[in-house]
Amino acid sequence: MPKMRFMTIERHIIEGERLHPSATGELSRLLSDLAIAIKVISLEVNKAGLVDILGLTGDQNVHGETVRKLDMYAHEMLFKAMDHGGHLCVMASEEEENIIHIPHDYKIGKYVLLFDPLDGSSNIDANVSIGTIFSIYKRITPDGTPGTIHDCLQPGVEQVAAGYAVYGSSTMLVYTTGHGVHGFTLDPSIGEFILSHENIRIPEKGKIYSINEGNYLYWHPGLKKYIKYLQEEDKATQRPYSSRYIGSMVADLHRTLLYGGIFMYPSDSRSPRGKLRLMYECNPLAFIIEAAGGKASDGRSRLLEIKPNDLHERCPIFIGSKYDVNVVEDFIARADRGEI
Ligand code: P6P
Repeated sequence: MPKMRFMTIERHIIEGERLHPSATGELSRLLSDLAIAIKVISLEVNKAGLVDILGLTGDQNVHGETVRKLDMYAHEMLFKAMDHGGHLCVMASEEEENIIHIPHDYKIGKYVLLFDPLDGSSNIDANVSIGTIFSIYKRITPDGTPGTIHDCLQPGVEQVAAGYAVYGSSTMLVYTTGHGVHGFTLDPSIGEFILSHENIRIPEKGKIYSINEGNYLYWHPGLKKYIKYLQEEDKATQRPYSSRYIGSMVADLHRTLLYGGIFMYPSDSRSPRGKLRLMYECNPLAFIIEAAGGKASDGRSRLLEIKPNDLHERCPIFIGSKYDVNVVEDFIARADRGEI
């Protein structure tokens, strides 16, 4: 087992500049600022049981979903940490209907940040792992001007960086700039993210599937047949698979990244575009999984090539080991053709 270098995330980000000849250091500083914000959010998440910030604010977010105090705390922490760094021209958050402009007295940068400040928040009171997800693009409108919705609504394949934090038994930060996927574990004794998972590669094939089977009745017929296929016995393809579903996307995705297999949140007859959000949930996690050698699909085509129309649009997602995503796509395609 190679001895793991004592590498902080800040040093790793700066060293990563070598991979980008045109690097100016601006993206590095952006990512470092994000890491600081995530450390502070982790502090609050980990003591939520002690401090009265559990439970509901009584408010609702832009989607009519009841907002928990930690959601808003995480949203405000990210905004305050990122609005004055001079790296961004615009931001967008799950908690805000519209794009978030950079305050007029701050320098405008060339990057765009979209984020889900606290995904899985319905699990907060049950102490289930939750997470923060972020997605970074380069702006496409002229430098120096305020960013616009057009800077935000780019296909996921245009991302320059993406990452997530998972607040679990430990806090981990996983990110990629397209050159490998790297995981850092927060050492609370020194307040630093230390490299713990260098160049993560997702297994080519897994034996775990992750989906909310309570929605079985409403699924596409091809998906129904796929799940039954996974439950049959066949040693050659390691079936039956195990079923694991945490109900917190970042936690389910993190397990899939490390162990392999497939996570699915499909569309169904009640939700024609599924539940999860394209711009700040599906795209960044798809960027990470592809950088780790996996695959991400909307069930029929590459998820990262979807052309977004709305900041908060939803998207069906089938993501994980390449072999497993290919098999579910085949079941859906054969059902579409009436073959099964
Ligand atoms: P369901 C959490 O509320 C979330 O947004 C994701 O983190 C998670 O994957 C999904 O919803 C769970 O949804 O319908 O299975 O409860």
